[in-house]
Amino acid sequence: MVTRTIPSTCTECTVQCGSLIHMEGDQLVKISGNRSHPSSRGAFCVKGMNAPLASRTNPNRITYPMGRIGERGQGKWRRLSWAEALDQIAERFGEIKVKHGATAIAGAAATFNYSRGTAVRLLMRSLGSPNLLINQDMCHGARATAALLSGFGGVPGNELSKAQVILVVGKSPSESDIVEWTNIRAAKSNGARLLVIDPRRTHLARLADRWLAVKPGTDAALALAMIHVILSENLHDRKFVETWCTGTDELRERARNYPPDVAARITAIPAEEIIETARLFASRRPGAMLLGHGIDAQENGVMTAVAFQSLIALTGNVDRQGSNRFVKQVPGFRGHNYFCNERRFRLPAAIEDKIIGGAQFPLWCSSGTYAQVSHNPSVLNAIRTGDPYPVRAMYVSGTNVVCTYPDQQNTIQALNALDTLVVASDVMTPTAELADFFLPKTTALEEEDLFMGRSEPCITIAQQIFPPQGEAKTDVEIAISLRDKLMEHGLIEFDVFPWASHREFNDYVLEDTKLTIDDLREAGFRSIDYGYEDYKKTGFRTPSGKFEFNPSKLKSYGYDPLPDYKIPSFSAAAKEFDLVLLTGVRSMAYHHSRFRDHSWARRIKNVPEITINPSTAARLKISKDDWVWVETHNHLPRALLKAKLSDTVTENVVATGMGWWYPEMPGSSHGASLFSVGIAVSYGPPFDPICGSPAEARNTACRLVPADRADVAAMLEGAELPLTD
Ligand SMILES: Nc1nc2c(c(=O)[nH]1)N[C@H]1C(S)=C(S)[C@@H](COP(=O)(O)OP(=O)(O)OC[C@H]3O[C@@H](n4cnc5c(=O)[nH]c(N)nc54)[C@H](O)[C@@H]3O)O[C@H]1N2
Ligand SMILES: Nc1nc2c(c(=O)[nH]1)N[C@H]1C(S)=C(S)[C@@H](COP(=O)(O)OP(=O)(O)OC[C@H]3O[C@@H](n4cnc5c(=O)[nH]c(N)nc54)[C@H](O)[C@@H]3O)O[C@H]1N2
Ligand code: SF4
Ligand SMILES: [Mo]
Repeated sequence: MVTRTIPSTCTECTVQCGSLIHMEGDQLVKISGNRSHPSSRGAFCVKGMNAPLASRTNPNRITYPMGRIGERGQGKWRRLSWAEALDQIAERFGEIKVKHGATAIAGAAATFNYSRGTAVRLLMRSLGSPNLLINQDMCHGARATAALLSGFGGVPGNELSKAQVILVVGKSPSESDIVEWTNIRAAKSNGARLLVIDPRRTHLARLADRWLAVKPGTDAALALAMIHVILSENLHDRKFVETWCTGTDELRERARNYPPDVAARITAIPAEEIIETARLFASRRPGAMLLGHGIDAQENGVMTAVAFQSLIALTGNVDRQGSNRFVKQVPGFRGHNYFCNERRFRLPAAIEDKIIGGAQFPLWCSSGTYAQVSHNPSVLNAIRTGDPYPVRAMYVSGTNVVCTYPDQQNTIQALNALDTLVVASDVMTPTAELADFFLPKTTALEEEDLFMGRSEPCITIAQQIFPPQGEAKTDVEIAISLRDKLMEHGLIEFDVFPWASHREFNDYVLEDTKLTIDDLREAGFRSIDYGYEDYKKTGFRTPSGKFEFNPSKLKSYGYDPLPDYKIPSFSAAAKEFDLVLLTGVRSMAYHHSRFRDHSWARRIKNVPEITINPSTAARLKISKDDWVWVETHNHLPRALLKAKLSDTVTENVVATGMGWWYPEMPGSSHGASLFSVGIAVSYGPPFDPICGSPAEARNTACRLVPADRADVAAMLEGAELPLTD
């Protein structure tokens, strides 16, 4: 019988749904969605219901520090006390700092979001290192950079449900965002028109009034053609554009290069479809737009996003009811951006300027940019070559880079080339296998964290339900312990991580909001009042104070300031690589490489699939459930995936997920070097010239080669996955 219900926030993915934790005494009975939560309004998914408890009680969980005793990756460890581990790490970091300087120590976190990202960033800054690797080069980075340049990249949040037309580009919320998915369905039943641009016929595409099966990597031409139609037919919101936008004439000129018939040849979308889609998006109000992953991590990702953001501005769908919103700040709330940018937590400019990648990608790495982080592939290169300077140690927390960075062999080589690798995790991932020190981390139900609501302005709390298992600590606590020990060793140079406990950090996050943790614990969140058309009070965050169709900041850095189409580099692949590989298709059961040893998740999906059009499969003599090698034109090792035949992809496209590994499989990669598609895709170059994203990590040219059944049977040894379903 449930005796207590605790309102909290799910932290198993970036959607951050409001949750209810139902307890019987001190036992967790179940987790469900919180209907009164303003952001998610009851939406919830199978991960949120199962993963928190399964992670806490995972039999594979490691809850004490360990030090490596064998060769890297040999799996031989010695249990250490925290004091021993911290002492040894401080000693190693000290040697490296004395020999190469603090910049030779880098941090890696999944995002700069949450307390986790801030803890790793500020720990590095305390040592005097500006080098931090996060995953946003593959994830939202291009879109966010574009928004900083043009002045607006707001998302609709729950306004989606009120929109009359919704354009979704490269996003599949039925798998990736349960709140957006719920809102879109609500809008549809209220009569909204849904327009979807995606090479795959996703669930969303099936719901759409128009599905545009764009040729991968060509979205910029499509957006420019839509801009051309809207401007030449005078369908734009003239009042908004004249008052609030700059560069309209220049944009009109650029878009003239992409009349629908030209764009049709580039994108494989008939001209008539392009025209009708543009008309529909411009003629119904309010309109909302969702830009997703599908346009990130491309060679032209930032300018593709600028082009679509221009469509939002042209139609005046800016911070109005039912359209894309300005970010509504909760006054006084100190989120990750605050810790990233606030002077008190920054390093002297001379040190910040040393960030790896800053010279090549100033709009990604330097101060004033979206995330102020290093350029990941350049750091991996610096580890191997010492160019531009040596990087000899890494502290990796909350990210499984061997499974999730492209070009897995390169990542493994770089990690193996380090003098010291410290990995904080809850389980022995393929990344942790290569560590010198393993530090045990708490899981969701053992952490208290604070965030801004994702879909509705509010502060929302993830409550700590249980004490940490064993000796596990939160990221903030690990950073505090490391800081204290490094301080004893005289290694802390900058006082940018001043807290004595995780609770003290959380109190600091709230200090200026006039709220306390206790205020939030009762309901699990605190809403704020907000209005629309904020730009009338604040203007846009650009030098002109307006939305810039031709961002002046780009001009000042020597870039072409107007969006343009660039032929994807993989189009030049040798002709035997005649298929376009899409990676990163989400599965409801997994968050990237996580939950791979949770039985609830493995029951939902147990094999790494590749979706192939039936006629392509017939041409290649591939049958359903055959195992196939995926070989990209980038000359990297191949990945082994299982054929799923479906006409949800066109004949020249194949699509797969990412991040597969089987914890029960032997070897340090636990199968990731076979099944994780990251083994086969490149981490660049080429890069997006503005944000440094790898051009061919998500999509590239490939071919499929049927695998020998007997070979596959041998390779699957140890994996609890069947040869056939
Ligand atoms: N269940 C689950 N949910 C997740 C995650 C997870 O791992 N599991 N991860 C979370 C994270 S970190 C992220 S970043 C988000 C990502 O989530 P979203 O931004 O919603 O993106 P995806 O769902 O990956 O969908 C990307 C779509 O882009 C399409 N696409 C590929 N190439 C192109 C192209 O060239 N042009 C266009 N127009 N489309 C293209 C693909 O077919 C795919 O349908 O999901 C989050 N939610
Ligand atoms: N080829 C290809 N590669 C991709 C992508 C793609 O589409 N295609 N997508 C990219 C994207 S969008 C992203 S975001 C990255 C994801 O890359 P990662 O962030 O590396 O992915 P995860 O597997 O979610 O997280 C890995 C580890 O983080 C730790 N961790 C995660 N959450 C928690 C937590 O709540 N508490 C604690 N204590 N630890 C935690 C665990 O140790 C876990 O094993 O991958 C990117 N890689
Ligand atoms: S979508 Fe699922 S995993 Fe993500 S926050 Fe919501 S319930 Fe949690
Ligand atoms: Mo992501």
